[in-house]
Amino acid sequence: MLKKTIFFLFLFNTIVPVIVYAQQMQKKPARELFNLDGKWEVVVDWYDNANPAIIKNKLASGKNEFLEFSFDNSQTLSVPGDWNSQRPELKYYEGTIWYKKSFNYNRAPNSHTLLQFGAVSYQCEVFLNGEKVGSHEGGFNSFKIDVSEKIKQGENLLIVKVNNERKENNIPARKFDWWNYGGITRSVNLVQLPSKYVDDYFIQLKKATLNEISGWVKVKGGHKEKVMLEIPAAGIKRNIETDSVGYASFSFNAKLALWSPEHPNLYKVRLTAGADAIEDEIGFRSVEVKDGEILLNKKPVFLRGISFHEETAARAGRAWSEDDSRTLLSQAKELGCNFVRLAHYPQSEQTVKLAEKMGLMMWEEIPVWQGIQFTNPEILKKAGTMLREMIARDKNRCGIIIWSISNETRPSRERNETLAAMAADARSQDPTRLISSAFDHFKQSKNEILIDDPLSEHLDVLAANKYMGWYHPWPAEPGNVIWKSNFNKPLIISEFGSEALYGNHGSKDTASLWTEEHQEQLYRDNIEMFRRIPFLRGVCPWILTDFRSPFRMQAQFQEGWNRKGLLSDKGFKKKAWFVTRDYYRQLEEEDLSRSK
Ligand code: GCB
Repeated sequence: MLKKTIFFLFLFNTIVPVIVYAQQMQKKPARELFNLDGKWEVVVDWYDNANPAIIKNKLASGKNEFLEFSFDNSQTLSVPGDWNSQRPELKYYEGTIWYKKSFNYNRAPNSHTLLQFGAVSYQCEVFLNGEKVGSHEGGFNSFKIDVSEKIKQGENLLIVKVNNERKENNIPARKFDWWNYGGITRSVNLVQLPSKYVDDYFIQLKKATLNEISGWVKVKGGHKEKVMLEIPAAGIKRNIETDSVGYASFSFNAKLALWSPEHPNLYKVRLTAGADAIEDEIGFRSVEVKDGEILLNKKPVFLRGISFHEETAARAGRAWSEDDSRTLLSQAKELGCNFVRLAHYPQSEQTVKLAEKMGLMMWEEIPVWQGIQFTNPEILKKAGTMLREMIARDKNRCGIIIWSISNETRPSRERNETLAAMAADARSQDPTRLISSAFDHFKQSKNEILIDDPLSEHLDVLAANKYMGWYHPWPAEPGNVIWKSNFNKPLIISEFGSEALYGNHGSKDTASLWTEEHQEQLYRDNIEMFRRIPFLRGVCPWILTDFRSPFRMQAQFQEGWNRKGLLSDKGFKKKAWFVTRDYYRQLEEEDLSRSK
């Protein structure tokens, strides 16, 4: 009997609370999501000539009226999705397309509604029920518009004008080495929230600690609000009170199973404020740079990386689905990577979330890519906004260890000052991660390559895009090339590589033959050089898969594809893939035996 009682007491004290807790965690979300993906009606506005009445979806009336631009009987495009790959005549289209979606909405009393776009490429204006509610520039960041005042109970009309013309004062500017996909390329959602809601939060380990959670929360529409922060699996339940504008910071000790590529532990985290509750999965890890090492959870780590664009072999366009993300990340894992460079722009939120679940560290960057006019204040403002938007979206993703602020920009006073200010701003937005920027300007004399870019002072990790044996002839035997740096900071080779057409075999000595053997040899040579760079802490070949690019119009081998992929445009492995995999296996073994 006593045994039975003890058993029931045990049951009541342990399992029952766990069940109650689990039920609390699973209760119906306070937020309602209405997904607007699917077919949208479109009007292709080749010469930007549409009648302004298009935003009201005006229909012709009477006997004499007719409309040349209207959604009446119009064609459709899928959202999410680029337009270039959906209709043959839009393959190279750069201009305006009007999108229309009608939907029924059930609006709860006293609720707020946010309209969220995952990404629209490149810029857009948004009209709800005939009135402009917002606009956005930049093809890769998510944005939200508060439409509480304009959304109606019942039938609503949403129209989005999207334009993807390349311009000198865009970011990226007029020329870039990837396809200029246009359209509503990621999901669109409406989120219904209570009148007071958790607007944003930042929950990570405090820099250089392994057991101190620190962060902040913002409650919209509230002042002196009570917020509950729960991390059940870590036994955490804390009450936090905001100040008069709804903001509170916090910091407390916690015993946590840390996130790492080998153990990608994530915790369910719940924030509750009044009627609102939001759940996330958050991992905890520390990343810092010390004595030339990159330290993950206080231990030196070598980044075995790969870069990819948001394109897969299976989809003839910009990747957007969960399957697409999984394909890219699984290919990186198969290569032996513990790190990916999301080139050259913030990729979808689902890619970032999946990467950290799969144990991949990430470098995320904004498309400040070559040719940016650093003398133009308008452009600099845009770059600053893009950086903030990127950090705002992914600041709680522990897999991201590096924010990169630019790629291959030429040193000049204006560029140095701007990027230094952006690095400082990134640090103020997020003091926990490392800041980098990919360089392609070095001092070279005979067989010596010197890193002397003055921006280095402002970065945590230095990154070099260096195409030895492809764009730059070898100044000496690969084993005799010497890298030096004016800065005691870790270096990542953030790009190297060469082009090869899959299945094209022959000489390993002649670049213009585009052979797999030439690419294979170039990888071997570069790896030999890497082994002799004393401050090298990561390698990131360019690139996982061949990708579409109007830069690459060589008729015989390229045909509109950048052929630097380790995988072909159909996903087949080139010889250099195996060289890289073997190199990464060796590095992993060396890492393992060091940590024993
Ligand atoms: C680079 C760029 C990258 C290009 C690559 C290439 O340096 O950063 O965007 O695609 O070279 O293939 O030339």
